Amino acid sequence: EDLDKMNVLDISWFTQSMKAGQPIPVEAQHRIRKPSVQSKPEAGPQDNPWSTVSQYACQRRTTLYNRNKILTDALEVLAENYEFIESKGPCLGFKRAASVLKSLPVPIRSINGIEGLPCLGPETMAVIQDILECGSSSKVEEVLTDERYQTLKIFTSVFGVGPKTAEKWFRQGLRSLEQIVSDSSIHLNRMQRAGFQYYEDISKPVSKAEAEALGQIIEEVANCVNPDITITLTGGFRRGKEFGHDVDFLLSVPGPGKEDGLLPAVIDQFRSQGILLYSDFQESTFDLSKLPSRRFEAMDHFQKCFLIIKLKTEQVVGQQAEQRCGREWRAVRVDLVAPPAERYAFALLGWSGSTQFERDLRRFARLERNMLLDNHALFDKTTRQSILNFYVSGRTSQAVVTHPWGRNT
Ligand code: DCT
Ligand code: MG
Repeated sequence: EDLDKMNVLDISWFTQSMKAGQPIPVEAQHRIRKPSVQSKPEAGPQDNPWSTVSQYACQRRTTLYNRNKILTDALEVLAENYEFIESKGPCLGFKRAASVLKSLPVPIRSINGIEGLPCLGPETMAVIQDILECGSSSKVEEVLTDERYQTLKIFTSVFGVGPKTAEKWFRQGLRSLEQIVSDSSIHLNRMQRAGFQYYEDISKPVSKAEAEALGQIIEEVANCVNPDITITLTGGFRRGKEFGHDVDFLLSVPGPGKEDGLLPAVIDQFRSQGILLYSDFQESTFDLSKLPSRRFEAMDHFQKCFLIIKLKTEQVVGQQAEQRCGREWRAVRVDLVAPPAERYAFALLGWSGSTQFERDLRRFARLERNMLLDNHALFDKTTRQSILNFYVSGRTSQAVVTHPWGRNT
């Protein structure tokens, strides 16, 4: 449950088991191995405090307390700007750098203090230096005042609007959300219409109490559909975040194929209770022969739905009966995923996030373990075996199976 336990720097469990005379399990030996890439053998920890910081997010501390927020906010602005122009390389570079700084237990005070940290390229270093020396970065300020960046930021804040659509609207000379809704030549799809309709509510962060209230509602609704169902809160809230942009849940039923038809039935229940404001159901496209996927960003193939649910104020613990424009409810974005029972472990791992953690977990598996990991499976390229977890009655057991597609991977 504790993602921090995956941290390679935290070896207290290791020293404890040594004292207790316990053998070190094989996977633990992997965990204490120093990262093979970007570590500098000539510089020991005594010379450089950061020489043990891994280039992989999945081997770093995943704390929620960011001591370098000024720097990481700046780097994330640059990453977002590159995302808007669909320049993946630099975008990822700045995101990686921000992720490294977020993992540090201390605030960075001088440029010399970060020598030896992985993933900080010359552009990143220049931005950090500017901020440390002048309080701001001209490169970042330039982006923040750029009309294109400002406009795309506003447009992409609408549910259902990605960088491509935002760019198209910008090129048409549109600059505000008011202009979009009043322009009769613009065709909005169903998702975007819902995005505009509930814009104010779904732009507002969802609190942990609201996420828990939704968990209760979904639990009750799903239990009507199938009493064997397990609901797991995932995404940012599973990582302990206090706020999120949506609430993500995994729904699981023991037994092969038992998840079939699950989400449409749950959606129907929401509808009959009058709390369904929007739903986009995606049928499962899970096909064993196409696994594992080599694309990091590829959405998984599980049955899922993207919803907007009406959450009544009275259902949220500790929330005052505050009036929102004369109503006592708010709209919340909810994602539900229903993987087959035997894929539950991988789905849970993949949906726990963060995105950077997941990306690096897959990269680590591929480059350091010769394995392929995605939301469906872990495949060992050396032994050509797939590792499957069977989740039955709240217990997880593991089995290794030789996979037919081993030859082609
Ligand atoms: N995810 C991923 N790769 C992506 C998108 C998502 O691995 N390209 C995973 C990581 C998090 C999880 O899915 C849920 O996604 P979000 O809800 O977008 O992220 P979150 O961490 O829950 O953030 P927020 O708190 O803002 O909802
Ligand atoms: Mg989320």
